[in-house]
Amino acid sequence: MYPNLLRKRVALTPDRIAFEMNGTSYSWSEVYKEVERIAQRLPGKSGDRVGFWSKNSEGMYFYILAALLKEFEIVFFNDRLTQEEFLFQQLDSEVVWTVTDQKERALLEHVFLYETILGDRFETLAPQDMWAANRTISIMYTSGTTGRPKGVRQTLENHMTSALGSALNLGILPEDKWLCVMPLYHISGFSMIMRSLIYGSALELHDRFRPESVMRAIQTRGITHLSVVTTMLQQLLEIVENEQQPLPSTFRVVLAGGGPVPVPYLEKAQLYGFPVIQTYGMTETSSQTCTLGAEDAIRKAGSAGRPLFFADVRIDGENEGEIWVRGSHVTPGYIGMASTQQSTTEDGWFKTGDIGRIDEDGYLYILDRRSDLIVSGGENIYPAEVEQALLAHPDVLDAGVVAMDDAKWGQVPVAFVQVKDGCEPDLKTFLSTRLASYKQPVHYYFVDALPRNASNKLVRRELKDRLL
Ligand code: S0N
Ligand code: AMP
Ligand code: MG
Ligand code: MG
Ligand code: MG
Repeated sequence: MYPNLLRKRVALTPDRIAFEMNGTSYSWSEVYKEVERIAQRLPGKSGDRVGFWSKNSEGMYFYILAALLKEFEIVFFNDRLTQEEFLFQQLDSEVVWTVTDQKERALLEHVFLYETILGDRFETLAPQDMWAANRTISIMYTSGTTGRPKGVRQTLENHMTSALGSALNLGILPEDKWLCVMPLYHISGFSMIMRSLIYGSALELHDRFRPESVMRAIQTRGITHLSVVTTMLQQLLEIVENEQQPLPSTFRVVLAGGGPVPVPYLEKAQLYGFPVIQTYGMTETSSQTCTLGAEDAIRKAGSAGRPLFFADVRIDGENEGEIWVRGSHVTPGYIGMASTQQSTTEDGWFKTGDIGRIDEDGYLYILDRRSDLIVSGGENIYPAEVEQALLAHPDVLDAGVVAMDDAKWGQVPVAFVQVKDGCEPDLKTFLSTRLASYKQPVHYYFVDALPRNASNKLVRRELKDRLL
């Protein structure tokens, strides 16, 4: 069992700053008051699954905490999903309602704007003092090798282990203030809400990533911690380089991860005193599994660090191989359709699909991506999902999708397509309603046939070689 995080937090540090957005800040007791007001009016009972399909906002923050207080299981939908993609995840997750910040979305069944879901109902709350460790706190969809996104269950124990492991690595100070520019619908963002509740540290939330706003917050508002993906780091370093202004010494940690973090960026960060450390984590591990210690940032540049206190990592192979992870931060499994799929766990180890090696001092290096995974600006794309969307077009006979290197996003998807003789389908328009825009191929190559091996499996390696 663990304490009711909200009630414990407000009891311990009612007057400390909890939350800040758009220039307004709230103490923990102010946060709790607003959360209570919302929770008293939210429909549903303990254990219900409810959805969030929204960009970061003040409303999103408070409704998330209210949903936690009501003991709902929160299902996070990526704000960039098309309606079609959302409908699949809505069905798969069995959410009773979803809140959104967009009017057009609220036309869908069981989808409501933040304000309208409250209505004029009122219910006296009876919050528990203790919460079960295995209670599902959140569910996040992650792309799957089969082409269908999978809902990952994240329990209270998962989040608690993750937050405590991070704190034991980075340390906690009373003046800590995390800046969240990551989407709350990803674990990179949501884990910051959990850390804030557990540590009692302040959280400044931005509705989206604007590099200039991030730099201003760092320079003027006492930010101590920040999380970024590589494309964000790249844009921030450009400003740091141009401005040549010293950074406040209280600015301690920039966690960089969610995809490869090229060493030249780490070196540039070092040069300008931008305190970046690489981390390796995923949705299935409720964020960080390994993180480099600040004292190792130079000596072990390029490494994602050592496993956090509660995490165990091994390599399935002699020297390099698949990264296996175990510990109380690892998901108990998937929900919905994916719950019946072949297990990704062996002897208690979660098989990540990523390839790495561990050096003689125990530091992890990520060498390669999960089988076919494409990571574009921190968003994951499985080729199978894009290929299936293409194959749904009546003129498409075969399709293969691979990653192409990209200066801004790291990687972007490109498609090789075999179409019926004489057809010239407009695939861009066709996919626009079917796939989030970051999943849509940036180039289409029309080919006579796709390379397939004897067992008819697509040889993506060969397609990749054609891009060179
Ligand atoms: C990089 C971001 C901010 C870019 O979004 P931006 O600039 O706001 O774009 P928009 O104005 O919304 O759209 C403009 C056009 O750009 C396209 N687009 C947007 N994003 C992408 C993208 N990623 N790839 C390709 N195209 C993109 C839009 O579609 C639009 O195009 P058009 O005009 O054609 O419609 C944004 O992408 C972003 O926020 N990325 C980060 C997402 C993220 O958080 N990923 C991490 C997920 N992984 C995890 O959570 C596990 C790891 C983890 O937890 C972690 C990671 C890092 C640090 C710490 C941790 C930790 O463990 O704590
Ligand atoms: P997600 O499923 O969105 O949580 O993304 C997790 C995936 O991002 C991991 O399985 C890796 O493939 C990739 N990833 C995360 N951190 C790193 C890192 N430091 N270096 C390389 N890839 C990473
Ligand atoms: Mg509706
Ligand atoms: Mg994923
Ligand atoms: Mg942009």
